[in-house]
Amino acid sequence: STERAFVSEDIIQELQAFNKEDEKPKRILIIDDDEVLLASIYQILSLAGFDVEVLSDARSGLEEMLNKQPDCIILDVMMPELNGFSVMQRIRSDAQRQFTPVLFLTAKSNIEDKYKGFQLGADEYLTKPFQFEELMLRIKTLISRVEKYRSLSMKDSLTGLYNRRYLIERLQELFVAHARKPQDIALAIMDLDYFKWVNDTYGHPCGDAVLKSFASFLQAKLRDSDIITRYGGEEFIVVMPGTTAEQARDTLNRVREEFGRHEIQCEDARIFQTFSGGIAQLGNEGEDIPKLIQHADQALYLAKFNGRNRLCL
Ligand code: GH3
Ligand code: MG
Ligand code: MG
Ligand code: MG
Repeated sequence: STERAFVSEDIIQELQAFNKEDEKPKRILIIDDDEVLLASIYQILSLAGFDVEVLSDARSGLEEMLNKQPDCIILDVMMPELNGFSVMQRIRSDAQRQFTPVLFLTAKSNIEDKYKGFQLGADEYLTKPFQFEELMLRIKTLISRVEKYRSLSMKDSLTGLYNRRYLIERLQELFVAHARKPQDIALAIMDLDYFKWVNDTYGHPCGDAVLKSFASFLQAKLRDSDIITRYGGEEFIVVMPGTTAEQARDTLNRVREEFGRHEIQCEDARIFQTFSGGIAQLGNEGEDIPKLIQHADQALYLAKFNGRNRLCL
């Protein structure tokens, strides 16, 4: 093959910067039976800062490699034991890996094979011989795009807060970590008081302004480690790792008092908004996510029932 082991310094630097954008570099899995090619791809992608995993025999170790959650998979077609199309099918059969970028890298250049690759869900189809520059630039584009969509799908467009999907993902991670090493984790549900009245009185755009103002207030007053989310219409959930329910209540009571004095301007109106909240603590109450949220919701009901503008455990 005529692959060049030399890659332009600019492109290497661009990819190194790309891999430093987050705490962890992007992880690439390469599945190919050609050990010589594997070695050179490994070398160059590692140089570009990627975290590279190689697999020369897809029969063994495929599941283990997929479980390491690669950000992109480079896949050969012709392999003696298990061909790349079967591996492709296996990858896409997992709902979790629907959006993992997969790039075929193969000597099979006829249109029937390309067609088959794309039908099975490939994102790219490069033929050997290829240029390392092109391979790396395509990987970068594929990973960036998935990351962009992923972050969009986790955020609420009105307030810019994370949404319910993000909350559930983070809670799952926290539950797993908690099982290994227990820590206090408080969860609070907050619901704006008589918010329907705000909409009816000042109009929906002013209701939106109140929601945005509340979101910014929470972001300004809570810790970076707190997970602040818009759970639904005018309901917000905050998860506070390393915090007991009592500590969360104290913190949120300060937020509640300050926010109650905070004037929100909208058109000619000056609006004051209160909220109620219910707080639960992982471990004490609720061994799973729905139970934990349910406990906080019951406490919220109590806060509403007892007159609103208050927090209950
Ligand atoms: P309570 O104190 O019992 O919570 O009373 P409430 O009026 O806040 O409760 P209710 O659930 O009756 O009303 C919630 C309102 O929130 C109704 C809905 O139209 C409004 N809402 C939900 N999402 C949005 C939004 O994105 N923008 C605006 N402006 N209003 C919203
Ligand atoms: Mg091969
Ligand atoms: Mg509500
Ligand atoms: Mg409400």
